[in-house]
Amino acid sequence: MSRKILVTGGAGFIGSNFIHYLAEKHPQDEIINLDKLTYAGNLDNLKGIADRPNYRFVRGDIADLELVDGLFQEGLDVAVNFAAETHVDRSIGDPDDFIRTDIYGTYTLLEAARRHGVGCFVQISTDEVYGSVEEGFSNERDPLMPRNPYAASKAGADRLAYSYFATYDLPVIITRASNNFGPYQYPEKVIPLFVTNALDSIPLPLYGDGLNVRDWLFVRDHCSAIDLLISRGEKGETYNIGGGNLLTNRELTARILEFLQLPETLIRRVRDREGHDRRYALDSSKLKKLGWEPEADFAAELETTIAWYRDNRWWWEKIKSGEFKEYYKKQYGNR
Ligand code: NAD
Ligand code: TDX
Repeated sequence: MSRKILVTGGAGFIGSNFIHYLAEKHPQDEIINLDKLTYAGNLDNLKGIADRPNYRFVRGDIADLELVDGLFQEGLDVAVNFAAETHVDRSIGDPDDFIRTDIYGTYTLLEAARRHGVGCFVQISTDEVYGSVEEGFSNERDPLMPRNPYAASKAGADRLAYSYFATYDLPVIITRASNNFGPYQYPEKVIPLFVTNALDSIPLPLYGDGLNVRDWLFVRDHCSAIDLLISRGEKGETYNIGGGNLLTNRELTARILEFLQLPETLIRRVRDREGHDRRYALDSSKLKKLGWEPEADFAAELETTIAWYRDNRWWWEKIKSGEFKEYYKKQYGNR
């Protein structure tokens, strides 16, 4: 059966991986990719997709109601909202776009969905909405305690999406994934930043004591979870998607350097992120009950990911010599 699927933010890291995943698993699906192409959006992420007859790219803003309304009016089976401002450090410097895109943009999509109907609306949320979890594992009923403007804007969108289920019976599913890694991740995020810096012998700016813990999820496993939830998830429910690979940033950095056979002297300890969440950890048993398991072997996929950046300089050199340069100077210049 062919479905008509709107993917927002499909030129970003996870959205583009999801489109590749759909093209492979469900080649008959019709995909509309709505993306504003902010600094993080990159059509290079969609090589091999653009020429598909059942793929359409629309450059535009999820907060543009007229545009979004027109897309939902076409009649959609599924909408998956990845579009967001996503980098915590940028949200600390300037939260404005986070409020506009992550909250208001989600509202706009939900409104258009309410007017025209949709088979399933997936709101991509994040583990950051739980805040810092010093011990144990967050489950979907835990309180939301977001601690930075990015996390707070995502928490707003997360609960707004739920309110459209509770109030208007819109068929919404909310997902909260842990830290993703894989190809096509903008090099402001820690893994691609550290790998590409290391490859160019630029120091790796490790925040604070480097003992903050993240739960790493291979992006393809995130995609398979979303795919499963579209067909088997219960509407109105929220699902954690955790990789189950908890690592301190120090351990992660050591693995990157070890794989590249580079010395730990490349690590530079720098001033900590403001309000830096100490630890995220997800209990994903609710999703696992539906039959999902992460397939990736963490050590192996971390290596394939590092190797991907090593072998695809064409992809990240362009980025690092553009907008990124100014950002890097501002962000790391006086740390
Ligand atoms: P990304 O920053 O790589 O991509 C975001 C995409 O959204 C870009 O293509 C950008 O151009 C687009 N976009 C931004 N504002 C827009 C707007 N107003 N209208 C239309 N498009 C717009 O982000 P990512 O890491 O791929 O994250 C995707 C989603 O997954 C986000 O909602 C994020 O909160 C969530 N998430 C990410 C992670 C992670 O580890 N990266 C973990 C959990 C959840
Ligand atoms: O230069 C750095 N040095 C450093 O030590 C950067 C960029 C990060 N870090 C640390 C901070 C975090 O403890 O690495 C860890 C990971 O940082 P990020 O890659 O910025 O990710 P994080 O802040 O954990 O948020 C990510 O996961 C949840 C995504 O960016 C979010 O979009 C997602 O919702």
